[in-house]
Amino acid sequence: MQTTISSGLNKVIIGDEQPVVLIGERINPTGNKKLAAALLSDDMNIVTQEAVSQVKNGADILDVNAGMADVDEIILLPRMVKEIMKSVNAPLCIDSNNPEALRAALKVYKGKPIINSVTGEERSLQTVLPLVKEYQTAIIGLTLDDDGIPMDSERRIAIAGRIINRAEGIGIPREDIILDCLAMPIGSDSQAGLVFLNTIHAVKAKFGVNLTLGNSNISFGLPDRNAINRIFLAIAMALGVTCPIVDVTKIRLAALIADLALGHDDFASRYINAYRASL
Ligand code: THG
Repeated sequence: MQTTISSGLNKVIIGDEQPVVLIGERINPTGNKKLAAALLSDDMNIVTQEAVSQVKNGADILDVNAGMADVDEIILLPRMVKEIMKSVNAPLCIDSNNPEALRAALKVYKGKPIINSVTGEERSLQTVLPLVKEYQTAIIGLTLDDDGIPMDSERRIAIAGRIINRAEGIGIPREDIILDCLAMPIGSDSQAGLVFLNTIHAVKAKFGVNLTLGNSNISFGLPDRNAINRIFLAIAMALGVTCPIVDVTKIRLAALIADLALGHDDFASRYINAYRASL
């Protein structure tokens, strides 16, 4: 299954037969204190810097999140989107749980973005899916619902199925649905990694959809987070993750090596080029 994402000038194809597509995570005030401080003082320079540096380090798509206390996402998110479109050609993954902020960002975006995200919660399904349909975007579906995040794969798989049904029911093609089976910190629950991995394996087999992963979530609170993130990413890619959200400045080489191991890098040329560029 292939999902095509675009900016005004660039097209990215996500699929099982393709090299992994890396979504850069760093434009997110919750996970980037410097950015949070800059945004509060109305300074957009760091947004540009983070966009340029992530693309230089191999990001194919950029996640953009404006969610923080004391700011109006409906104003800030489209401003950030415009700022990023001026500085790089990478397509965007627009990250908000506020449908009005998503709409405001979609109004200024050029191309076909990913909306991050819809959940199995009734309110989310009813407000976000119509936007996906209207603007013909791709969508990330999170496997949680009105009862919260299930800690067993069976219920996560059931929610994945429900999100797909509801989306297809209003004419959103399955190709445009990307599932996120929710990687939670393994430092606070030793089974969180395994539940995620079992779920993606089953969701891929059952529905064939593209899969994302919030790679850095897994290592919260543990030492040497980058090492954990790299290994977890490789396992997740082996089980079907095709477009993880990552700190590309830290894990790109691991992603290339995993691609090489999975037969996605003919003549090892992408790996060799990246290695040479790193010398
Ligand atoms: N799934 C989907 N979207 C997501 C997530 C997900 N979006 C947000 C998040 N999870 C993924 N993004 C991040 C971004 C940063 C971090 C974790 C996840 C992070 N940052 C360091 C920290 O907070 O300690 C950075 C420190 C810094 O540079 O300031 O861990 O799961 N669909």
